[in-house]
Amino acid sequence: MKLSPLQKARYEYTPKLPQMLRNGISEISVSEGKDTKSVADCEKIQALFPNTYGKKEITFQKGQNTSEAKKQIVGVILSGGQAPGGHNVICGLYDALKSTNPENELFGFKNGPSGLIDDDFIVFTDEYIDQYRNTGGFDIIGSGRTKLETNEQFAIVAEVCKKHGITAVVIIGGDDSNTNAAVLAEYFAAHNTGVQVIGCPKTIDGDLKNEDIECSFGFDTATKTYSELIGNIQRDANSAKKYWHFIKVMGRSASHVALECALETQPNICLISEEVAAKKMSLSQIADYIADSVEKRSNNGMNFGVAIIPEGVVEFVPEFSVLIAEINELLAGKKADEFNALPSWADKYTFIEKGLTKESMDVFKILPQTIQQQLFLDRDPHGNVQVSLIESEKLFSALVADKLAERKKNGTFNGKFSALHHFFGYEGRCAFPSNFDADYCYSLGYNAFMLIQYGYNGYLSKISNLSKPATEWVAGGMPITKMMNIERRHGEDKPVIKKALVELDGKPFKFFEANRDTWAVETAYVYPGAIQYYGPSDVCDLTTRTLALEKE
Ligand code: FBP
Repeated sequence: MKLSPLQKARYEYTPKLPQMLRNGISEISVSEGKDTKSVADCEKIQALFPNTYGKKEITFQKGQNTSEAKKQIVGVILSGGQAPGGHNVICGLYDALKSTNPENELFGFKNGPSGLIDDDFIVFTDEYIDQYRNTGGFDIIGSGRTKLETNEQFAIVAEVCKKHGITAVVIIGGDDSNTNAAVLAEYFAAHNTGVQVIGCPKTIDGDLKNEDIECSFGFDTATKTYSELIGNIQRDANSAKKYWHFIKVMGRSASHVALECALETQPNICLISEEVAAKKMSLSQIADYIADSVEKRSNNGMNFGVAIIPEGVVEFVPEFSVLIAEINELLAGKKADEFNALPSWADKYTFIEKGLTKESMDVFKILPQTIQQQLFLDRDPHGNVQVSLIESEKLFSALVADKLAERKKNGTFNGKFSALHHFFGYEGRCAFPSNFDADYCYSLGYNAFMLIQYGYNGYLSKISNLSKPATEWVAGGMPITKMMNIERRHGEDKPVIKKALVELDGKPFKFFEANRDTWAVETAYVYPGAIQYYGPSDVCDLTTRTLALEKE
């Protein structure tokens, strides 16, 4: 394999551990804190997790290691979308496991949770692991989105673990995967398998966080990568002075990524889906809001700008959600065949007009035709609209163009509006992890092994105090059940880890809110530049603005 100079250099990087994990395995002791209870629905969660509920929060500290000296065979999986630093979680886990006992073994189950079911794995060696240190991607073992959630699957996993003598499974994933980790942990405990389960908080979306988990890994690197690109585009916009750039950024439903990028780069516009929902904004109101910025800037001679659009925003627009629900209903079952058999788009349009309510038809009518067609043609296997495929950056620029055309007629807008579109998502998910993510992930993995070694089950590896230098980070673990509540999912009450949306009364949003009107009119762009891996700490070890503001 040909290596880039940076890849070679990153192999040599030594990730920073929290002080309490730095003294060598023999000097890591455990301190148990208080019993825990779930954030809501305590009785229901306790009833569902009789063996793993209410356990104590724990912190590691310097002291005599008193853990049991048994041979450990650990299985690890990567679950869901890629996030920078996943390789380092595995490296940290491997290093802790081997330093504790060279006879210990680490199995990497391939391609996500399905690897555990299919018994498809590799056994890690120094040589293999060393090729992945401090690198981005999940290609070390691959990832997948199969959900591990049924008793039949758990029974197969238990058999696989028994066959290989596996003592613990580490699940590196987001809120759903860690919810399933908690259910698996309960299953193992209830069936006296003796196998432990530990989770690690991953997702670039940043929506797995709560009072215990300060941030999920990958968010730091992904947002820095997008912010670099947005900053570059802003500089181009400010140089050429002729385009408005509409930039969609990943993040599925929560807007943490968009908000962080806005805090980093100070664009003219950034939509926050959670605010759109709270204010029940319509597509037309959003378009007017953006058009106001275009108009004001144009009046000041600036026919250029940058707008950040969070990936999931359309689902937060109430009238759009109703439209989607009606379309799903309109094409349910056999009706889809009838629709598909219609020869032309004009025939299809008549069918749609007859089937939608007047309110939804009013929304449908204002959409650009490409989006209208997308809603009806690109369906998921259940026949539902694939909201994630909607090109919302194009949708909003088209709606803004319509608004400006109206304003031109009324004589209120005399400028130019020329839009370009971008979508940043996959560009950031496998970037070389920033020093923060490289350190955080290695610590999460190392710490996960300490939790295993001390016999904990159903815990999330927890590294906190993250806005401080790594030496001051605190390592420990929290029962996953503490983060759970009951939510309605697919028509059923389910115990789940609460997804963290952007809090409109939180400090990061408040800061944005206090400044955005200025940014909308002035050119207050910030150019963060590329992630720096070597150089002064205040350039290389920066955390996100979100984390810094939250911990202020
Ligand atoms: P996870 O929640 O699994 O970390 O994935 C997040 C994400 O990157 C979203 O931002 C995005 O909407 C989605 O994955 C894309 O998924 P896919 O990789 O399947 O295209």
